[in-house]
Amino acid sequence: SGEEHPNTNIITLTRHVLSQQFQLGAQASGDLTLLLTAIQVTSKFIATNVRKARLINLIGLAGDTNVQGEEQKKLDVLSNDIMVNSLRASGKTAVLVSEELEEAIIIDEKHRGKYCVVFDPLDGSSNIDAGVNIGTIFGIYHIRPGSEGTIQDVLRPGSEMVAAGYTMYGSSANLVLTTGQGVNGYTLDAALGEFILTHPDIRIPPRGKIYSFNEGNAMYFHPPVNKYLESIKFPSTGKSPYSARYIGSMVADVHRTLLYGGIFGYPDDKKSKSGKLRLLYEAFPMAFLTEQAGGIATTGTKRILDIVPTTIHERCSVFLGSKDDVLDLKKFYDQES
Ligand code: AHM
Ligand code: MG
Repeated sequence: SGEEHPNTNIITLTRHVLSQQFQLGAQASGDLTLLLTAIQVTSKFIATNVRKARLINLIGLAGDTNVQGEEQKKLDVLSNDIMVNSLRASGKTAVLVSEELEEAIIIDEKHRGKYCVVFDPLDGSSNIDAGVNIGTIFGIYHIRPGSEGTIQDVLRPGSEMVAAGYTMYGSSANLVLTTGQGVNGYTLDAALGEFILTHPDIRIPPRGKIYSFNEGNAMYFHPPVNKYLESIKFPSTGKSPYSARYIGSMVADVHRTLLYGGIFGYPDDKKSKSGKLRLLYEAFPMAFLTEQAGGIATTGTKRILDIVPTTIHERCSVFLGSKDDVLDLKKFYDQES
């Protein structure tokens, strides 16, 4: 007929998560779905503010430094406030950990729920002024049985997270989520104000041809990392060398890695003894997504999701991506020991 009809059966994120929760049967109370609704709202709100940042003068410094001693951008502060307010008001949270706040927030009894959310409200902030993609990263734990919400509820291995994801603010806002049943990607339809399922069941290709490291740090890298990089830049005859892609925004670099394959790395090195990326709200959520998409996430010697955190802002070495690529890197670590 040639006539275009609108799709009358769009799958929104809420509909999709609800249907997944239904499949879990009686255990699912709908609370996680409601919590994810609150997170979606914050992502829409942050996306709107990122978009108009230039116009309303939000770019630049807020005049304060955060826990890691970095200067906070106005947009970081704003995004943090949006998330804390929304998550508390949802009534579904007990403990919140934000990259921007030194202490964990223990939610007051009146608003207290069963989930703990760890998040980096606006990651990749050094890219804001250049208009490069940035994102929000989050991980969700269920409080331990009998707990009323303490810091111990989030000092647990990443393998105990019940959901994790990120929203990337780019040419569109993309929310990528796992609730432990694979990985799905949703794109914000600005007119509808809804995240629509656009990337069902994301699977990382078993091997890629892209590497994503801040190679400017190579002089500090440990030998296994430099030997691995050498091996993909100067492969044995007949093979092509890998392409380099490094945005410097973890969300964007991981997003590309999930879709195209390859390896992303931010190793610990001679200068940064534990690396740069934060375990709770950067490494864990991305490792969870990577594994759920069929990839591997390791420190080089250890599965990231097995690490037991001792403090909320600790850092860890990160390599993640296509199975075969990460295994290749691991071989160089195995040779060391
Ligand atoms: P941030 O939380 O201060 O924004 O830092 C985290 C970011 C990640 O998004 C990215 O992977 C990494 O820092 C880039 O670091 P570098 O500039 O050292 O390459
Ligand atoms: Mg960050």
